[in-house]
Amino acid sequence: MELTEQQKRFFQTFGYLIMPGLVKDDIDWITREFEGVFSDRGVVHDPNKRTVIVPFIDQRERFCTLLDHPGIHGIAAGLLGDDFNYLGGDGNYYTGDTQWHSDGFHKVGTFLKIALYLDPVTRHTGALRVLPGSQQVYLKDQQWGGLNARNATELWGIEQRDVPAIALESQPGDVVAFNHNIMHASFGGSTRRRMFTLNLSTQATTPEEIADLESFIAGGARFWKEQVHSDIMRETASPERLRHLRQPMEHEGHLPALVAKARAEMAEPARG
Ligand SMILES: O=C(O)CCC(=O)C(=O)O
Repeated sequence: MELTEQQKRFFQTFGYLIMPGLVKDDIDWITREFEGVFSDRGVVHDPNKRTVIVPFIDQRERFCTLLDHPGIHGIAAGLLGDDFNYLGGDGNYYTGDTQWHSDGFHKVGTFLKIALYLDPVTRHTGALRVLPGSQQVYLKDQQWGGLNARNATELWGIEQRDVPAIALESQPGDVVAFNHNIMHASFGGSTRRRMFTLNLSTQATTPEEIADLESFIAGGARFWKEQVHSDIMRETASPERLRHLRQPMEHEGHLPALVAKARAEMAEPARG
């Protein structure tokens, strides 16, 4: 699957892309793998708090092949280049609202999240909402107020759920992709919202990009993981998949020390 030039331009401009039905032929096995990761570990979701496993598709051999899926690979290669990096991802049972935030903010390179919601989600039942265009670096440099949407009540006298935004409503089999910098949130979802993600980035080349990649990888220490990917992901990789694992593998050497520190300071791994 190849993205059109218009789809790439749309992503560059607005910071997200929705691909209806992209994996609809595969949604049954994808859903089984999702459930399997939690049941393999005996994890039972507590509806009072988010349950998260990191890295996620990495946990089962078949699930790892999602990275090789022509649709998923096509989005990643189309938006990030053929030599994109795979940086893990999370699998979640979300509970309730997610406040406005961005997933960090990168001034160099492009970091992409591909998300699959396994239940139908609408604007008012937990669909991802985004502020289109809010990923643009110049908005950060100019301290655009929308980047503080979490303070909607104080700033604008409205609830966070009333911040003007696009809702990326989706059905199982649809795929949502968004720039990590984009402001996003979700409102009105159930206490058992099934969703998982893949994190990806452009291949880092400049010293600034490499430092930024290492800093992103360091962020994984809060999940108490000493590697970006699982051994299964690496050991079952084709040469093409390995191409997307290599650079993160070469830049994860700082993780074990950071994980040791996190274990000493945190009662349990982070939940998000
Ligand atoms: O679906 C949600 O509640 C939020 C998802 C999100 O914030 C994320 O994946 O970064």
